[in-house]
Amino acid sequence: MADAFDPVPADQFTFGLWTVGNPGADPFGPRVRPTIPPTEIVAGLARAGAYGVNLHDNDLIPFGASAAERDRIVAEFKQALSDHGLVVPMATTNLFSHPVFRDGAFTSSDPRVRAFALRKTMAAIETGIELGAGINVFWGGREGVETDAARDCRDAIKWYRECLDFLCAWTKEQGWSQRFALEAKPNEPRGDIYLATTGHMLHFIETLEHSEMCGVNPEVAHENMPGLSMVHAVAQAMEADKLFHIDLNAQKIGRYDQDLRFGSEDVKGAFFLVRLLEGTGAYPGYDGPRHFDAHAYRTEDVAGVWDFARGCMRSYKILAERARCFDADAEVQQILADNHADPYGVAPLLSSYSPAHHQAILDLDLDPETLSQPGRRYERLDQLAFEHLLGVGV
Ligand code: GCO
Ligand code: MN
Ligand code: MN
Repeated sequence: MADAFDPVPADQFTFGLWTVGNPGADPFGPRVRPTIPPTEIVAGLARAGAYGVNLHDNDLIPFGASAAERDRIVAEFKQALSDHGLVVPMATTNLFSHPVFRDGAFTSSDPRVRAFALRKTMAAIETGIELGAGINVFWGGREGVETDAARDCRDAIKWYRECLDFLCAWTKEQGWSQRFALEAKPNEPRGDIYLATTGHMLHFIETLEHSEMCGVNPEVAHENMPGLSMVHAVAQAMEADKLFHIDLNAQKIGRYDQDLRFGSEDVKGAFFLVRLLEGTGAYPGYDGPRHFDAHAYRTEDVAGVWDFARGCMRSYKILAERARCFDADAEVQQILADNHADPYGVAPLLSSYSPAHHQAILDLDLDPETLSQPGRRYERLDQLAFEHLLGVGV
């Protein structure tokens, strides 16, 4: 039965072809589900209430397809998109499956492999543009090592930068206004992947020639695998105006990359993430597509895949609703206001250096004993978050 949490295109939910299309193979066993043709995925996502579909070049066009075959596949896919009213906001390049990339793509020690990776990426960007994608994600799955004897990490970073600078310059020369979103991951499939976290990426971006074109694509699972906070990674990206795209899913800390249904683990983390994206707290939210990079449990058949997809979207909307209630709660607002209060007008003195500010700070009556006294009431605040999250007293 339909309710307020049923997704509609205005929610801007997107899925990758590779997510709902995941056939359930893992390193220990083969696929358990049939291939769903891309045009059927489009139809299924439209039925489920999604807004768009994203893809790697090879999710749609097989590696090595002839130009004629490619054109036919792309035309058929475009037809399905227009038949079902779905858009393609993001396109990406598979630089990890083919054995040519077994020691990296943009960071391969072999310049011919790097050239091949560039060529493949340019073709993928062109396909994306043909499908209307304004964002290109770069996930360097094979950009790493098992042994640091292989190369100096500084060379890898330099080659990565050269490739991105090349692609930015080429894209600009074509007159396209693309946005590149770089996705970090600490490991898997490589022992160590370069630029392991969103924080690493944010710094790397500032070293690029066209840094204004580049932002990040943080993923819940990738920040949580090493036990980092996705909320802090996303907030830092938002503060820097660099949240260009997002990969929503769920993950238990310390495991392999699980790519679970959004909200299915660390519900409180998901709650604070959605609160951030929806902007129900302190700052404006994120206005880009809400993309799910997750897949159904291997236990599921195709019907279970659609349960999974609907679950991701409904959980997001339920969390958004809970976040709105939390931020509208007078007690929550009071605790936050009390903690942020500035009755002595101190904050402006800290906002910039000047000799007058310096002197005013020295003149302040700041007694550490007095300042240590008030409890912050975060126990109560967090309990309120928990109760709103579970719908108690609503
Ligand atoms: C992974 C990654 C990928 C990327 C995708 C888009 O760990 O496998 O998250 O799913 O997001 O390749 O570039
Ligand atoms: Mn992942
Ligand atoms: Mn991802």
